[in-house]
Amino acid sequence: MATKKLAAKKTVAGKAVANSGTTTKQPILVGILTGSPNDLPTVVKVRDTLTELGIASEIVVASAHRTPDKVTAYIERAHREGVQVLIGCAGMAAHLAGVIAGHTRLPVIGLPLSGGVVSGLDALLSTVQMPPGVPVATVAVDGSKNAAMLAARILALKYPAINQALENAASKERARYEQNADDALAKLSGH
Ligand code: C2R
Repeated sequence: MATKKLAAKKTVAGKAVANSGTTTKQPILVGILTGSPNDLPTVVKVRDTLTELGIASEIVVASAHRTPDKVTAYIERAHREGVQVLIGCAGMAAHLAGVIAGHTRLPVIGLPLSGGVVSGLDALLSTVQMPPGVPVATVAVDGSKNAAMLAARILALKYPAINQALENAASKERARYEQNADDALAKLSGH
């Protein structure tokens, strides 16, 4: 069965450093695997944040439990095609990121997802409690944005354009935060 994937559009990084600002097809730098199509509303936010930073990514629905061969086939393809960071997203008994980390030397980020009877605590512990030597850099439950930002920070070590995109995003975020603080304080004092 063909691997279902959603490629991000309008990306400008990667080789992209050279043709920043274009919509030319760029190499995929981040592979985002998720355990179920039901995870996609949360997982798509990872891709959206990467796209905002000009980083090409793709989403693949594959499960270490349900479709283990598809997971390993994707990792092999990712190695061949030069993907540089992998993100494993899963809820409940979330073994996906750990299994990915067992099959690659690429950095692996784990995104535990909420749902189930304990609201993501199960997924958090399953993702973060890896045996020594097989690291998964685990972000918060449903922490889609930070999963993307961490991938970007890893890539920024190699790609100056991504480093710049992160700098720009941080200044924008600071300005937004300061404006919100000013607005809230003004409201409090009745101005
Ligand atoms: P369904 O909604 O498809 O029943 O899946 C998925 O990520 C999802 O959050 C329920 C939950 O099971 C998770 N799942 C895993 C893995 N594969 C699917 N934890 C895995 O390989 O770790």
